[in-house]
Amino acid sequence: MSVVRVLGSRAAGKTTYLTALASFAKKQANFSVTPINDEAKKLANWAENILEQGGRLTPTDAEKSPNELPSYLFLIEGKQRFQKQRIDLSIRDYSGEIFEKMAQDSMLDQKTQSHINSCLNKDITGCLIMLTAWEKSEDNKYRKALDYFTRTMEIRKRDQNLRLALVMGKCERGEIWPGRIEPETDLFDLYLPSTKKLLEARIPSKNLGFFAVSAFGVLGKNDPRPNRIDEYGKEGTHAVLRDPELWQPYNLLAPIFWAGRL
Ligand SMILES: Nc1nc2c(ncn2[C@@H]2O[C@H](COP(=O)(O)OP(=O)(O)O)[C@@H](O)[C@H]2O)c(=O)[nH]1
Ligand SMILES: [Mg+2]
Repeated sequence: MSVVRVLGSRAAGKTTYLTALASFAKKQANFSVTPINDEAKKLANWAENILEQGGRLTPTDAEKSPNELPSYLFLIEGKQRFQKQRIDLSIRDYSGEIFEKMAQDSMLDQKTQSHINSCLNKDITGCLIMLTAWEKSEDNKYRKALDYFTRTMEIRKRDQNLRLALVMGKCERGEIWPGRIEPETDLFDLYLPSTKKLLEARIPSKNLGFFAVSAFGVLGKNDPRPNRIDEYGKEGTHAVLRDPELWQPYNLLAPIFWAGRL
């Protein structure tokens, strides 16, 4: 079983990513993603709601203890670069609050610390760190959070043997869509240099991966406009698919296959 954890800043798109993954099978001929447990099935059923009507899953509850958070079980099968692949995946996403707290200077409360520790248990294969912004101030924030996280990795003796996939989400956005092809240089070196430097200093390069994903994607091969519109509702803006018929999320599986490889 590959056990993967998803961390990242608030509203980075973590839950939407998992939702898109859960219902991905319907849209891709060469891959199947089968929800195994009830939690995963629920997520798959939510997909339409979230992607087409912009409903939001309630944000992951930071008050819950790690064991109370749902783990989604999926069987993913398919071909990647002409090779058959199969992954039994257990994946869980954490509240963005945890990531935000790691970026602050104050001491972490015990609950937050126990969440972080639970991402570093021996059975965890890899972590996806989902990020969304590219401003200088965010680079600082991300660096701080990951400074804390990688120091905890070291304390818990996972700094040499846990894969970290740095994932830039919402990559259908026009400013960064061209950078998706080589995210390491064209997104992370360019926009988040101090975050990247820190990680390179702490984590062996074989355990460090850089990815760009989008739960929404663009309208077509020859039409790079985002397949997304922002709707304004009671709870602020949220993104929904512009044309559900053309839904083609980008690169959802690559970070999972990489971080979950046994
Ligand atoms: N543009 C864009 N927006 C997205 C994408 N994925 C999620 N979002 C939006 O980002 C907001 C936060 O998403 P959510 O999954 O709840 O974030 P979480 O807090 O990290 O779990 C919502 O308004 C989503 O519609 C994406 O791939 N592209
Ligand atoms: Mg969430």
